[in-house]
Amino acid sequence: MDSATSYEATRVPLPQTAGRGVKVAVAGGFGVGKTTFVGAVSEITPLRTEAEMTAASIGTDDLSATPSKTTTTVAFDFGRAALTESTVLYLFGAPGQDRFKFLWDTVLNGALGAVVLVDTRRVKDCFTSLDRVEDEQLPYVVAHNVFDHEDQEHSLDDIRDALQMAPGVPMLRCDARDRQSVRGVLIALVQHVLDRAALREADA
Ligand SMILES: Nc1nc2c(ncn2[C@@H]2O[C@H](COP(=O)(O)OP(=O)(O)O)[C@@H](O)[C@H]2O)c(=O)[nH]1
Ligand SMILES: [Mg+2]
Repeated sequence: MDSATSYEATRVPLPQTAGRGVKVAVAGGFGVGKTTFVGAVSEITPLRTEAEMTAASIGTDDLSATPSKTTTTVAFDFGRAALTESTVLYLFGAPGQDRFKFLWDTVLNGALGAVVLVDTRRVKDCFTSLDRVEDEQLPYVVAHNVFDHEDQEHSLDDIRDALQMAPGVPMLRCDARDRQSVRGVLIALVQHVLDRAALREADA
C-alpha cells in the first residue's frame, strides 16, 4: 500500500497553516485598559480570565479613574490578530494586580516585545511593568490610553520624562477600545523590534 495514503491523516506543517506566530505582551497598571486593548483587536473571541472583584481589593486597587470596573484579570488575556497574511500576533495581556505578579513569567516568556499602557491620571501605576519589561530587555513601546480625556497638561515628552524612557523608545497615544488605534500601536511595536534588530546587525 502507498505509505502516503495508509494513515487517516497526513500532518500539515504549522507554517503552512498558521504562518508565523509572534508573541506580544500587553502590560501596564491596574485598570489601564489591557483587557480592553486585547479585546479590541483580537480576531478570535479573546480568552479572558476576569473575576468579580471582592472585598480583598478594597484599599489595594485604585478604582477612582475607572469607577465602573467590577472585574479584574486573574491570569491573563489572550487574543490573536493577523498582522500580514502570514504573520499572526498572539497577544498576552498581563494581570494588573500585584498579587498575580507570579503570572508575569508566563506572559513575558518568549515574547518578541511588549506594549506598556499608561494612564496619565496615575502614571506611577505602570512603573513596575516598565521595570519588568526593561529587566527582560524586551523591546517595548509605551502607549498612552487617553480614556476620553484630552490631556492638555501633559505632552508625550512630559510622560517620557516621568517614565525616564530611553531615547528611541516609541511613545504614542491610543484609544484601547478602538481597533485601528490598537493596530497602530502594534505596528509601531513590530517596527521598533525590526529597527532594533537592524541596528544590532549594523553594530555587529
Ligand atoms: N472611556 C474609556 N474607558 C476605557 C478605556 N479603556 C478601558 N476602559 C474601561 O476602563 C476599565 C478598565 O479597563 P480594563 O481593560 O479592564 O483594564 P485592565 O485592568 O488594564 O485590564 C473598564 O471598565 C474599561 O471598559 C478607554 O480608552 N476609554
Ligand atoms: Mg485586565
